[in-house]
Amino acid sequence: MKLTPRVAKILSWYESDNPGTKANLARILNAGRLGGTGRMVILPVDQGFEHGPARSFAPNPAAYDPHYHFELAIEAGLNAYAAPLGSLEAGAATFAGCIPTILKVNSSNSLATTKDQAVTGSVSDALRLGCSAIGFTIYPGSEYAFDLMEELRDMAEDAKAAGLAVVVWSYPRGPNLDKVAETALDIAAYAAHMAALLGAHIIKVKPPTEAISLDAAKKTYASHPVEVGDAAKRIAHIVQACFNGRRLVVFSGGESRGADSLLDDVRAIHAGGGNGSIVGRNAFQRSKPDALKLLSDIIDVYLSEV
Ligand code: FBP
Repeated sequence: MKLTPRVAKILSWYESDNPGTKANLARILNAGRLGGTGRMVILPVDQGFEHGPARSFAPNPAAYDPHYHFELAIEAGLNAYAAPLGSLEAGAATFAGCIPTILKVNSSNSLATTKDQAVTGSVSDALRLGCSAIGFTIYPGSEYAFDLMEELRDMAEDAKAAGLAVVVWSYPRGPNLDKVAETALDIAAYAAHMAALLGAHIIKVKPPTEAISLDAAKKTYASHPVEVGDAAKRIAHIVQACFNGRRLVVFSGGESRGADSLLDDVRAIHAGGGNGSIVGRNAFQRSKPDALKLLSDIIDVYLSEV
């Protein structure tokens, strides 16, 4: 397959990567209905770990079956499916080669008392399962942030040497961050930037709010304001923080909510130059026909003219 000019341009931004990693990034960028556009929609299903099985799957019991998520991602024409080891193993043979996969190699859970993640998969697992990338969560702001960053540093080095891409979920959390701070614009930009500095190929953050939270940053944002009331401008600021667009950045969907509200976010991501969405609960907690309709509407937004 010939690369589109857009995908070739994106790959040129990853100047140090070997052909294996570039081929895996291209696999993700070329898959599904958004293939070749530089935009992506990814299905992440690690909520069973993060929130527990019933909170995740009771709204749509078909989603207890790991095969369901592969099928949903494939039928919706998504770019990739991201999940922890056990879920990818459970569909590995049936779906080999059907859709790019991202092995989520660390996980937290709601029974834990610390803002930390356990390493639950390896680069060799990702290679064995035919994955295109590893996915790793860091919690900037947590007491364990430095440990998580050092674990990521080791795993990213191995993943890149093996020709895999690295996707970093960068979620600010910890004792100094209240709920407002976790998604404040300045802190979301800071978290995205640290993921870029840690060598992520694809960065995943939550859509930022209007808040500016870090006292040390308020003066700078006052003298160099971002139009915080405009959601697309907030996204554009996150893109700036991702090496001025030289690193791919996607935004999460959050808890299940109405399609209109989610599509408003998607329109802002598209207009602000973000690279796409990583939508879990809003997809798999709906019935399959409703999820396919919503994912199709999201993709249509990313296919539209900005
Ligand atoms: P959602 O679209 O369901 O929000 O999924 C994105 C995600 O990052 C998951 O990968 C992860 O399990 C979850 O969000 C974490 O959610 P929370 O912020 O509630 O811990």
